[in-house]
Amino acid sequence: MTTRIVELRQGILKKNDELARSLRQNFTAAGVLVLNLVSSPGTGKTAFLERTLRDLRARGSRVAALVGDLETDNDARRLAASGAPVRQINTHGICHLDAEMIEKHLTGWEGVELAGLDYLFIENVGNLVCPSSYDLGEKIRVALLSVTEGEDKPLKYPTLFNSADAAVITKMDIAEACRFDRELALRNINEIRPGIRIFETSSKTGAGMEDWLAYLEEQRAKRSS
Ligand SMILES: Nc1nc2c(ncn2[C@@H]2O[C@H](COP(=O)(O)OP(=O)(O)OP(=O)(O)O)[C@@H](O)[C@H]2O)c(=O)[nH]1
Ligand SMILES: [Mg+2]
Repeated sequence: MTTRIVELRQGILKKNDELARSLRQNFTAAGVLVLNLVSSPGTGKTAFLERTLRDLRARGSRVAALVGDLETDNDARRLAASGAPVRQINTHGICHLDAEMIEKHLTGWEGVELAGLDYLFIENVGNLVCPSSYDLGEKIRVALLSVTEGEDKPLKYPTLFNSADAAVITKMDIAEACRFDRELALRNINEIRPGIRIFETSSKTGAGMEDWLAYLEEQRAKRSS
């Protein structure tokens, strides 16, 4: 029985990886930089994306976002206030997005052509475990950790941090009140993913956003050079 479950799971992941590979090829051909944002529920993914979308648009970039949640379109409505095209994906009980959901929601997205975008952001379902195993065809996986979650999370949930290309520490405006141990958090992230780019941000004050936006522009420039 256990063997069959493992085989079934491997089969699902293999199918996902194949589709993700073909999505990645399409994204590259269209010249759009795709990022997948992953964290616990409530880390501040939507708040961080609200600012990112608004700031990038103000700089003249063409951006769009897909956002995953089990239920509600709350996050899509928040993100759409930036003026960017946004599409909500409701997974109805599934704890992560997969490549098939991405493909399905890119199809027939009125007014959105991949080739007409500079950046596509995907906010994953709030979960530190399941999304780590599902490639969505993204170029950059971003792991977020807030100052309220505990500095040990990268050590306890290594799969996400290990597979991430960048890490974002959120809610730095309340770090002091939470007695957040910055050095320890940085050390723990680096232990799991040595040398990873880490951004320390606050979506309330805008701290750290300049560095983050510069990173995004640098990554895009890399793609087109
Ligand atoms: N102080 C402070 N609060 C923040 C910050 N970013 C987000 N929050 C608050 O944290 C809560 C959760 O933020 P969201 O942006 O909804 O978090 P999320 O990761 O998108 O949550 P899910 O989509 O449910 O996984 C909200 O009450 C936000 O106002 C921040 O930088 N500083
Ligand atoms: Mg959210």
